[in-house]
Amino acid sequence: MTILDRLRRGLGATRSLLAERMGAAQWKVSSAALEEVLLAADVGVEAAEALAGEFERARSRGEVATGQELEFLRGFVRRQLAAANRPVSRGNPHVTLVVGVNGTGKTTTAAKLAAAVQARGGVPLLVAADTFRAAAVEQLQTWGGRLGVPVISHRPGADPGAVVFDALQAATSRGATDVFVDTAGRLHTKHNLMAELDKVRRVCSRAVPGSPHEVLLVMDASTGINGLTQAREFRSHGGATGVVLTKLDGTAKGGVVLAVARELELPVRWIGVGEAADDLLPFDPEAFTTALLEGLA
Ligand SMILES: Nc1nc2c(ncn2[C@@H]2O[C@H](COP(=O)(O)OP(=O)(O)O)[C@@H](O)[C@H]2O)c(=O)[nH]1
Ligand SMILES: [Mg+2]
Repeated sequence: MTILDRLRRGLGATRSLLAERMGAAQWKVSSAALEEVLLAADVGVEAAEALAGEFERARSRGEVATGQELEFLRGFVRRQLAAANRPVSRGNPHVTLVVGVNGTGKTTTAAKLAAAVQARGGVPLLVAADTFRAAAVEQLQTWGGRLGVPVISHRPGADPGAVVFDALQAATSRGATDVFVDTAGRLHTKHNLMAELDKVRRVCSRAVPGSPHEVLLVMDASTGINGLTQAREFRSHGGATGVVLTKLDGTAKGGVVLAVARELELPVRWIGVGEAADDLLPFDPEAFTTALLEGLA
């Protein structure tokens, strides 16, 4: 199956919702109807208003030919998603922190990211910096065992900073190309835990200057735009540089990708479309837009 096919399947629920709502064709002549469709897919008020407004203006200027409405929509979505994208400079080793609230898919995503590095011939290392729960360390070790990726861990309750420091030393001596640090789930409102994240970042920069190269905020897509408030905190206080949107496979709220790009101004880097190791797809604005909107109306 091609990436596009997998994307289409992963976005199935969102596509169905859009197909149903857009089938009525009201949206082609009424910006209010278009806004309603977009809000139903959790695009967020800001992006929905902007898109509907732009559509209305373009239509009144005669720039949207009959039959070209969907094409206009696709162009807008593609531009919005591409605008938030920016290149990441690679480190050696490339250090990525995986952060977010509980249960969004951080541990699974860290493992999937390691699998992706393996698949392209790199040497990944996983770090169990969620020392808060014994089960979290075991979960990552299970993934490591399954993938054949080493996992650096300390005993439960250990200082996450110490685990990360050890891991980065190990990464250098083992010639790891990519290090993925799984962190404990934390609420953005818990200041001591956000401070702990700060400390982990400082430890990284001491052990590998310039790191962490990426701080990926893992968001559960089924939470939709309700996840934006926490995301803002992780951006301003947790140093998030990009987003992984998980569980897109189980939700019709795939439009949240647009809200992330527009309201958070954070690039979506990866999307999760299932629980298996290869159910993580690199985010590409062009492919995503095609998979979401192609052939809908
Ligand atoms: N369907 C689906 N399930 C996912 C995805 N990512 C993670 N999960 C599941 O979500 C649950 C929580 O994941 P976990 O990695 O433990 O979350 P954490 O608490 O943030 O570390 C697990 O059952 C995962 O298998 C995804 O993209 N799609
Ligand atoms: Mg976890």
